[in-house]
Amino acid sequence: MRRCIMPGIVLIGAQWGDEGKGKATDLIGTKVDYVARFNGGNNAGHSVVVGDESYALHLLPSGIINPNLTPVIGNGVVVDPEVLFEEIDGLESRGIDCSHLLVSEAAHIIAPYHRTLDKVTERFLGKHKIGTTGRGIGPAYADKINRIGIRVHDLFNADHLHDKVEASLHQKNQMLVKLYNRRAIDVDQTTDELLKLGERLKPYVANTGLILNKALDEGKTELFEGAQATMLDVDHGTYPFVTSSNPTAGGACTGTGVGPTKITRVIGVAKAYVTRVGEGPFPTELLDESGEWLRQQGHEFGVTTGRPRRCGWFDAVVNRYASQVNGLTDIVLTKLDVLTGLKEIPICVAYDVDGERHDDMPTDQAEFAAAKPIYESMPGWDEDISQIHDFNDLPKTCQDYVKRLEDLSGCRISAIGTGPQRDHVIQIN
Ligand code: 2SA
Ligand code: GDP
Ligand code: MG
Repeated sequence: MRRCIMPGIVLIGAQWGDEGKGKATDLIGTKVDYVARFNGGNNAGHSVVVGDESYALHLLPSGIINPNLTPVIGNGVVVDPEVLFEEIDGLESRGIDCSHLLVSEAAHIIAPYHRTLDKVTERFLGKHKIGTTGRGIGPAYADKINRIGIRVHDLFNADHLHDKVEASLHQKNQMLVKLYNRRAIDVDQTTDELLKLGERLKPYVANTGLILNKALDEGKTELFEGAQATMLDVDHGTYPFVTSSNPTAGGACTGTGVGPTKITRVIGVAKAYVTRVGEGPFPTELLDESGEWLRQQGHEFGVTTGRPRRCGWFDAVVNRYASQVNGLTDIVLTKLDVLTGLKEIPICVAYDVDGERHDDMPTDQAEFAAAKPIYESMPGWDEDISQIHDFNDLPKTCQDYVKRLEDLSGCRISAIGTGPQRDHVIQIN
């Protein structure tokens, strides 16, 4: 008889990203055998702090810092090989071994022309721009859906690759020349560059879907690490102000080739307040000194682009929605320490849309853009909580704040972040 073990854990962002997924992955990573990225590319920016060392990861899974597990880049990720090598070289120069990294042969490649198109498109969109990271993510996913993408295994056959590059550049070059008044991109040169990158990539390339499934059958545990977040999901987020992939839990299956019956736990990472970068609606955004206070206290600047993050109070409508869309089993609440020192802490419990109360996420984006937060307020605390490891040792008002967020989110909070370090955490059983 085959054993029926399903130790797949998904970890996703419950808000608009930068919730502290990197740190959460690193923590859980000590108990798993594989950590796999399943969506996005180097638009992600995950910070992991270990002792005095701080690592900013963009394309590599956060688990790479842990020598005891296998890091995987799944088929759902878009891979910029130049960025991947820069990141590998940077880590290896700091003594982190990356030789055990596995990259899916079916993952799509971000070619230099995708980066060009990302920037040119944003410029031409003007006031309608998305505020992308400019890393070529959208154009690479667009090619995937249009069936003119280049996949990792295409890099190993010169003739085949030339054909693919030609097909991909045919329409783009016409657009670049006629519409954007730019020079056409050379097919031969692009093919040669990609072939060279392929040579270096080859040792890492594998049938990762097969490897991950076999490992699960053997009783190994796997963590599927989401990049970006629920509200940036191309299907479930604040479209069109979203990224071009599925950062929600379902993306873990399509982006790795592991079936949903193998997933037993879905962890949502949420900040004790909310941030967003790029354009798009954000009901609890604070455009006053409170927002600036949160930005400074929480060091809210993008890991990838250094952009200042927009800041606002905790939005329980977003969290309830994230619990539902991802089927969350538990929430890791991060950055609770950042709120220390506030007299009162507002929580958005529902929205007012043109005089009507909405307890659930409006599906119409115009309604969401018009949503005004309905707040309730909780008393704050002044004590430093960064050294506390037992929930019951937190100040009473702090415990009440966490319990209220749990009630409003409709999902258990299983851990709390009290600072950036690995040991700044409270586990709740
Ligand atoms: P893109 O580049 O096509 O994915 O941009 C589309 C939208 O998705 C948002 N987005 C992000 N939001 C938060 N954090 C992200 N990553 C970096 C980080 C942010 C940085 O983790 O620190 O360094 O600026 C991320 N990546 C994409 C983006 O702002 C657009 O709204
Ligand atoms: P990710 O994209 O979700 O991985 O998050 P980022 O790494 O972009 O941003 C989260 C930031 O918060 C990083 O600088 C982390 O080191 C930091 N961080 C994570 N958890 C905590 C926490 O509980 N408290 C504090 N103060 N910082 C945290
Ligand atoms: Mg980030």
